[in-house]
Parts: sequence; C-alpha cells; structure tokens
Amino acid sequence: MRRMSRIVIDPVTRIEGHLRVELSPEKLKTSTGEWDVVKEAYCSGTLFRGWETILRGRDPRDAWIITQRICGVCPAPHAEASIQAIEAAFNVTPTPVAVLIRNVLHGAYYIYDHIIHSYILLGPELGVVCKYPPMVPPALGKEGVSKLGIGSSYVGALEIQRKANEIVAIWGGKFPHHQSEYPGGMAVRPTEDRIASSLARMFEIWRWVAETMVKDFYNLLEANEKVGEAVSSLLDINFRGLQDVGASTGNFLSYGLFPDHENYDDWLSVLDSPSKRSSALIHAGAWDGSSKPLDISKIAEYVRYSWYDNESGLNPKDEDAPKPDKNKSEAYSWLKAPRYDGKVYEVGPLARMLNTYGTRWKIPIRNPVTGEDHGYFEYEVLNPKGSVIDRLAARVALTILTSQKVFEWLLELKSYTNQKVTNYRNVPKEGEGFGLWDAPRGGLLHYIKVKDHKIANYQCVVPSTWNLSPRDDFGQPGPVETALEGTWLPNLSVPEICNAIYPEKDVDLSALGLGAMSWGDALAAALTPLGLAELNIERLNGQIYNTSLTLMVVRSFDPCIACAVHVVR
Ligand code: NFE
Ligand code: MG
Repeated sequence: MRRMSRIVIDPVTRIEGHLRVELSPEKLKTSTGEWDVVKEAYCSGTLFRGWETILRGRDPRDAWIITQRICGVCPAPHAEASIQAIEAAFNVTPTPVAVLIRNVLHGAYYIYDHIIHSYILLGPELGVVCKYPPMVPPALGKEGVSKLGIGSSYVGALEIQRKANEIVAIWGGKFPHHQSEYPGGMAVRPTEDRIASSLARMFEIWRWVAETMVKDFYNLLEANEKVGEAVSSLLDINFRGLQDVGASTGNFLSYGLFPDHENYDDWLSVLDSPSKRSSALIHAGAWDGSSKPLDISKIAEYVRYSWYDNESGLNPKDEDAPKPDKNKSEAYSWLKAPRYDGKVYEVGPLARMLNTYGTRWKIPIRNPVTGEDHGYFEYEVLNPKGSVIDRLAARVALTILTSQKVFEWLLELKSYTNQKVTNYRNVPKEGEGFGLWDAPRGGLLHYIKVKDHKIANYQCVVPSTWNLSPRDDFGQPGPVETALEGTWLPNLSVPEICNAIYPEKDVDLSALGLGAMSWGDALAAALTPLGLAELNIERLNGQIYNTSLTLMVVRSFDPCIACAVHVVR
C-alpha cells in the first residue's frame, strides 16, 4: 500500500510480530523554524496466521493448549481466556482453590511481562532521552555496568523476569506454554514445597520492584520535566514532556483481572449483563472520562480496511472463520478493527488503572514479610488521553500491585492444601461461551462454540488487534494511528537530539579510556558500534526523518502482532 508521500517503517523492531507503520508528514512552522510532524498514520499487520481456522473441528479441551501457541510473549493469558470460554460452554465453574492458583500463576506471569516491556522493549529509548544510564542497554559491556552504572536496571530486569517465570513453571510445569489448567479447575495442587519455593522468589521480585523499578520510574519522571523544557525552547513550542507524546482517543476499555476466589459469581456476571466485576483486583469497564460497566454485546469487529472478505461490524459470537482476501481494495492490514459501541477504545495498563482507580492512584508499598511500610506509589494521570509516560506509570503501578498480591495469594493457599482443585465435566454435545481476561497488553476475548462435541466456531479478539487496528468502516483511525498524529519527526540524529537537551560535558568516560563528554557524544561513542545511534532514521524523497519518537509512541502500546492476527498456506 506504499504511497510515495509516506515514510515507511517496516518492520517495527523491539515489539513482537510483524508490523509496518506508514506516516505522512506535514510541516509545522514555529518561530525557530519549520518542523516535520506526522499528519496521518497507517498501521498494518503484515502476516496472516489463521488460528481461528486451525481450531475448528477439534476437541474443545485442547483449545487452551493450542491458543497458547498464538504467542510466546503472552501465552498464559490466552490459556486463561480460553479456559474461561471453555468453562462457560461446559457450564462448569472453577473451584476457589483453582482460582487462587490461577491468580498466583498469572500474577507471576504479569510481573515478567510488564518488566520485559518496561525495561527491554521500551526502556532503552526512555533511558536515552531522559539521560538515565541504568536503563540504557549496556553497550559498554560488563565494564559499563560495573564502573559506570550503565544498564544496571536493564540487566537486573532480565534476572528478575526469569525468577517470575520460574514461579509460572512451578505452578504450570514450564514457561512458556504452561500445562496445568483444566476446565473446572487446575491440574496442580497447592503443596507446601510449591508455596515455599514461590514465596522465596516472590520476595526477591517484590524487593526489586519496590526498590529499583519504583525509583527508576520517579527518576524518569523528574528527567521528563527537563526534557519538556529543553524541547520547548529548541522548537519554540509548548511541550511539557512525554505526556504530550502518544495521546489517543481518551476511551479506555478493561475486561478486569484477578477474580476474587470467594466471589466468582461476580466475575461471571459480565457474561450475562453489563458489569464492572468490582470484586476483582482489576475492574472491568469502559472509560470515557468515567468508568461505565462493560457490556460485551457492544463489542464488534470491522473489516472494511482489513484483508478479509467477511461480513463487517459483527459481535465475535456471530463471526465466521476468516476469509483472507489479499486483493481487497482499500484494505491495508491483516488486523481487524474491533470497536466498542462503534467507538475507538484503547486497551492496556492505563485502561486497567483508570477503570479501577480513576485518574489518581495511591498504591501502598509494604514489605510482605516484615510488614514494614515503604510509603506509596503515587501518580496522577498527566494526559487524560493517555501518553508514553502515563502508560509506563500504569505498568509500574500494576507491577507493584501484583507483586504484593501474589504474595498474599500464596499465603492464603496454605489453608487450601487439602481441598478439591477441579470440578470435572464431560465435553457437552453443544454449548458456547466467552472468556474475558485482561492480558498485559489489554482486553483479551475468546469465544467458543461447541457442536457435536467438537469446536464449531472459535474467535479471538486480542489486545493488539484493538490498539494496532486499521481504520474502521466509519473511517476512524485505530488507537495507535490516532496516537501517532502530530508526533514530531525531527531532522536530527539521536545523539544530536540528546546534545540539544543535555549540552553540558558531564559524562565521565575516563574509566573506559575516554574523556569527559556530553550525553549525546557519549551515546554516539557507546551506541555507534551497535549501530544504534543511526537507528530509526528513515528517508523519503531525499529527506531524512528521525522516527525514534514515533517508534516510542508505537512501543508505548507494547504491540504484539503475532497475537493480533489470527499459517500462510
Ligand atoms: Ni502476544 Fe498478547 C498480550 C494477548 S496481544 S502479547 O498481552 O492476549 O496484544
Ligand atoms: Mg479474531
């Protein structure tokens, strides 16, 4: 679909899956000069996968195992959404102990996922722009980490996410693609050794999150103010910082997360009528300035701009298997365009926080072993339409919240060691049902229809399908397409931008045989051998555009296109 007047980024790196972004630039005049900004953006998922087709005709009990293979980043959420859909179709509910075990397993999975995104996928550019060495990848090797502190948090994050995944493996047999769910419960018991091994790991994780992750975020926030001031004077515009980058529609959808094991009826209520699922740790809701109960009948997928020859505007339960049509005119993506009540909704961490806590958050930080008080993680949303920094704040808040809760759930499991873990039910001849779970990237819906004991229809509507969706039948751009509009496309390299923000020569690289340098020059010295300093430069009609900022906007949604498109023949 490339048009000569668009900048093309293909593939977008440091995300999962195959994403192409096209940007049409326009000029913005200020007193200091003429700057290029994004006028229109187009997001395109470039690989058809066909999971919904693969599932047809199979034993329904296999669906949660198969759908986990949709993604190696978020396998666990697919298992959970799938098992809940199967349970609805089988008319069986999980035992309380199974819900607790699921919360532990998925809580640990969550911590891994948010840490990987915050530090490895999005973190590096935040570290560079905010001049925060602990989050800059340690291009200078071991010496850089030990002598200069470069990449200390980046390396720490890798270690901690591994521990979180060990907990998933303790309860799930392995990671990725755990093995222990079962319709009506779990296939694993809460034994003393599992609980003890998990608690030991959780304490280390909690400590790292409470100390390092929180501190890193506050340091970024402080630096962000300075970035705002420097860029404002460089461009002569009113720019406050990363809260002015990546604003989308201001509509936020959450399905809820971590049900109360003693009030599972409230969790299931959303399947019958609009609900907030308020007894869950994270609530369901549709936020448009305030949170309204989630009504699943308002979810529909549009395909006017997608390579499918399917009927458009249908609720997932009415959708057919995908009918790929690569020659469809106007279409530019393998992603469909899910909409809520016909409007464009963002899903993800910020949607979870807004629908649960509103715009002001105050999360107590307490040592789960000694009970010692460590104050609060406090934050007030800076941009009501979302932004790079607000999405990150929500991930940090959720990581703290989840780290503390997994600890509590583990302690609670001690009193459940002798209870029944599964309510068995045979595969029904007929049945159907939804499973709704908020995966790290946002609301995840699975739908199953069983006929003659086999899967007759299966639909997945996935978080990145919402966020990276193309235009819908009404012409409304998707959440990321909207967020990209107006983003600055500087005609400068990354070190040049950094030198404009931080001109002083205050980086001492003498430990590496180099002298005192400015941050931009230090980055060029450190990053050039890796090819990073020149990264994110795209050319159009002979002009150079630096797309680092636009990529930061895309990455702030933590895209996963493997998930978003559901084996090429
Ligand atoms: Ni493949 Fe995923 C998550 C799901 S998709 S990472 O989180 O579900 O956006
Ligand atoms: Mg689908």
